[in-house]
Amino acid sequence: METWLTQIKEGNKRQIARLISRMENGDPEKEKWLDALYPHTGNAQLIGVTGSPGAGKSTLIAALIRLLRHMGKTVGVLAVDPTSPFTGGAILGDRVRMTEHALDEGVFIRSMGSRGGWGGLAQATSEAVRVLDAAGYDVILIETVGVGQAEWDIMHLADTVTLVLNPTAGDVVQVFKAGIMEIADLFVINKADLPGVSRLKQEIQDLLALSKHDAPWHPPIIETLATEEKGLEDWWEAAERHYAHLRAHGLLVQKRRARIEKEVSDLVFSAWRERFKAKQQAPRFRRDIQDALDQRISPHEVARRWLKEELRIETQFQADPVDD
Ligand SMILES: Nc1nc2c(ncn2[C@@H]2O[C@H](COP(=O)(O)OP(=O)(O)OP(=O)(O)O)[C@@H](O)[C@H]2O)c(=O)[nH]1
Ligand SMILES: [Mg+2]
Repeated sequence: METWLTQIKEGNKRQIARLISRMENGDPEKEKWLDALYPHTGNAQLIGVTGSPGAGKSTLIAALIRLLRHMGKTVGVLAVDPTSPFTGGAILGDRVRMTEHALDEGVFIRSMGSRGGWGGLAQATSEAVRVLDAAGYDVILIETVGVGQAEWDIMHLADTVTLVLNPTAGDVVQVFKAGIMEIADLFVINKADLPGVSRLKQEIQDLLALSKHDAPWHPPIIETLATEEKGLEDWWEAAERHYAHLRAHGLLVQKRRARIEKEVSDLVFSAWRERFKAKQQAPRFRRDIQDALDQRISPHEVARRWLKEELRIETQFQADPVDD
């Protein structure tokens, strides 16, 4: 085994951090590393944690880490913040409760910023997950602020998705509209010390009744008070129960298959898009666009021409007259 891979498998934090950075930066060798890592992955339990800004996701994660460490489990954390151009642990690292864990050999914490590069943030996060998985972390937690497409994609990397809500926020309808309710396996009502818990619980139940009526898994609703580390055992117990449910029904394999399929098609599509973007600079492409603008040919004809000649895709189109 190559030295770098041995170091990753030994959980060498410096090597892990370096490898993730180099992948994030689109190092030309990254394909080689990912291929070599892949046989060593598939053992970690992946838990997504999403919810509105300030819902208490990081506080919950920090408290869960402590619980998991007591249980002897090692933990990797990826905090994804697409709005931040900075990476390298700034988001979580400056928080006292997280720095406590940063010195622990069994914990690795990392922020992922908008640098996603080729393939985007979801792809970069997926690669970072692979590194942590190969490094042997038992549980990998992925934190995102639940809004856009990137976060949606990132949550699909997780085996279990936790949606964190607050009694005061009134954002249930918002997350419902964004479709986040649909991918949540567990609901955590954090800040349970604040008023409105039972109302929120009812709202969630009502919306669940609308959206997941005949699903085999009924997402539990857990109450937590992250700042006082209350309710963490309930959260973990529910996550374990969901994981067991996935395994018992063959759903874990099904999820992983879907994830691989999506990853492969995303990789192919983005490479294709890049290739076509490069072609769009060609004078001939500019001329075709001008011809379409002047109505000498239709945009569809231009597309067919480029599909066929440049991307080698034959369309079904037959050039017969319309009134034939
Ligand atoms: N009252 C109360 N406050 C809490 C609780 N959990 C977290 N907070 C506070 O809520 C604020 C936000 O907590 P974070 O853990 O940073 O929230 P977050 O969801 O990670 O925030 P972003 O990453 O910025 O989206 C902090 O001031 C926490 O101390 C709780 O259970 N009760
Ligand atoms: Mg946070």
